[in-house]
Amino acid sequence: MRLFIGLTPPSAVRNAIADERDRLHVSLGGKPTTTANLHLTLVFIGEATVQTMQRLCHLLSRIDMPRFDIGLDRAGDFKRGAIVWLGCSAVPGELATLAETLRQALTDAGIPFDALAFAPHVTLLRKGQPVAETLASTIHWPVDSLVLYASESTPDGVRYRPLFHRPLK
Ligand code: 2AM
Repeated sequence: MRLFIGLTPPSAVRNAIADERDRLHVSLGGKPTTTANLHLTLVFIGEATVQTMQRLCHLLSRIDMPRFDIGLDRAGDFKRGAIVWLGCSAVPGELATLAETLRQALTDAGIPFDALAFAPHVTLLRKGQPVAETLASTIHWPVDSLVLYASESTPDGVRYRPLFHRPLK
């Protein structure tokens, strides 16, 4: 299975992100992320065995971090529009610390992951146009849990299935 650890927006936040996705889709084109799949990746692990999945659940259950808020306030892109995303103009310290804590825990456990620099974003569109804009209003996202996801291919496209939730304090 293909695994990653991420954040799931609460439904009101998910709907606000979906509204921005729909607005940007009109001007930028591309293939929209389905509303159910909207998320923020903290660490991408990739192909893993059931045993590694179980170790990840155990590892997550021992992560002891506080809740925090993310303010999504800008739209941008990677690779000239290949990925169009929402992100934050200033990454909250707690978010960076959380990603770093997870990476350190995985390193200590000997579980390999994609070590690319952490660039927190919610993917809205793929194969769109470049964009750089500040949102008219910031989307406030209260983060209260971590999620271990499986990325699965289905006849209807990719689906990110939550496997395990770890509440924050
Ligand atoms: P993306 O949204 O920018 O494509 C599941 O694939 C999630 O993990 C996606 O959010 C994807 O980011 C992210 N991810 C991070 N590193 C990845 C990698 N090396 N391969 C595939 N997905 C990756």
